[in-house]
Amino acid sequence: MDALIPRPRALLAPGAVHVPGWLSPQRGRALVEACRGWATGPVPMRHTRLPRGGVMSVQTVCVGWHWQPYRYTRIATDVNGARVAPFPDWLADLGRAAVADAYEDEAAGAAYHPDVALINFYEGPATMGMHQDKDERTTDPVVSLSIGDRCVFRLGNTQTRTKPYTDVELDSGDLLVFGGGSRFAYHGVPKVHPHTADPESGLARGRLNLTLRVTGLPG
Ligand SMILES: O=C(O)CCC(=O)C(=O)O
Repeated sequence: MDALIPRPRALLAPGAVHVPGWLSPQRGRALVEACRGWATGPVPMRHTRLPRGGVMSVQTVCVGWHWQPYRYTRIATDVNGARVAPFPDWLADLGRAAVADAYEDEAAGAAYHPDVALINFYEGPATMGMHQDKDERTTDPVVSLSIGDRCVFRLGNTQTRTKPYTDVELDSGDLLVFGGGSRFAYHGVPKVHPHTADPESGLARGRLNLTLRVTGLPG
């Protein structure tokens, strides 16, 4: 067996920190289990329809707030009219720990109060085009957790969908936090490497990504 080479923590751009292997396999499996539950409802995981008629190749389920292009609501009027699942305290705690560890700043972690998670499942040829996360009313960082198949994550600039960008491989258990100067950077997932997931991750196939965010919305 090849020796495992530890991957170093890396500052990808101002405010964008990659922490490889941040989630323990046990915690990753617990997250997968929670996501399996949310995927069944009250608002089931689905391919989001875009206003111009396209359909996203990833499947998405939300917690806390329901995202539909390009706003957050509590009721999933575009899916089944159900109220979105509540955002659990343990997930907010996980987000705070992620920010504290990525920024090596306990105060930044303590000040982080995520109220929404977008959970994307990549299967087969699913990818995500370059976009900005800008439906939130705050500038708090986005916490991204990856489980399952390895992917190429593209972190771009705040001006255009095109170069300059940095490609980084996100593996199962990796944490990426993007805030500060990178909070509104275009980003996407141009490639997922199929069948690279370790069964220990809890996912037999595909890639799961959770992004935690602070909407700044009332109530
Ligand atoms: O899957 C990823 O790593 C990125 C997800 C993403 O960009 C998003 O949910 O806005």
